[in-house]
Amino acid sequence: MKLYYKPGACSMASHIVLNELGQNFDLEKTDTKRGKTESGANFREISPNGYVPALQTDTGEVITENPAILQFLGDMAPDSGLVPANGTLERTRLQEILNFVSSELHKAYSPFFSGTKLNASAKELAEAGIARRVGFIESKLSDGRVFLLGAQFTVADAYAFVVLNWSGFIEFDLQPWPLVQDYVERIRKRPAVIQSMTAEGLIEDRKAS
Ligand SMILES: N[C@@H](CCC(=O)N[C@@H](CS)C(=O)NCC(=O)O)C(=O)O
Repeated sequence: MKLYYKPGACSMASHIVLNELGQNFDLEKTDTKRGKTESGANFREISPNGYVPALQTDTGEVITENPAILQFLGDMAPDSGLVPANGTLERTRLQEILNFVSSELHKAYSPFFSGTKLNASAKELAEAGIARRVGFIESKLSDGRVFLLGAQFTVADAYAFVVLNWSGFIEFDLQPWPLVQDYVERIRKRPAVIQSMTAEGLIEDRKAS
């Protein structure tokens, strides 16, 4: 199995889940701007929309789109708790929150990564959009739940963590949402998260020093 990724991008959610599962997998860094992978392959021939993540299975199938890849990975280990069983209301709840993370939260951060510097009013508008979605997560966590669906860490938490972690890169202060801040810091400490962030060069490899 191979994950095509870009350091720190949304593909890190799948990377985290692969590490949560203790799966053997290959990683291939991708330059989405040039449409080339690290080994020189034409990335558009692998992933027609040209964006990460793309997961190549051992049978050569390529799966794209975060919610699809994350559920595919979780279903590989039904006992892991990373996804609730198919056909249950809990699974629908997972899909509900994955769609929220994908189409609302993730896309609210997108203006900051468009490659064009935002002017003051565009920045204000984009920040208001992020604030609304982060506020929704704060309200979810307000009943004392540890993760988005309750006590169990799921693939949706891996994805939400990766997106919320971009706040630091764009200097969006999460302080008004203390439950979200704690949630992000709780997930940051997971061994699979540390392993993935280290492999993607986002944090220093402690073993190397
Ligand atoms: N709908 C896609 C969006 C994926 C996406 O936005 N990927 C970004 C990184 S977070 C990307 O590769 N952008 C580079 C580009 O579009 O050229 C999904 O959920 O997988």
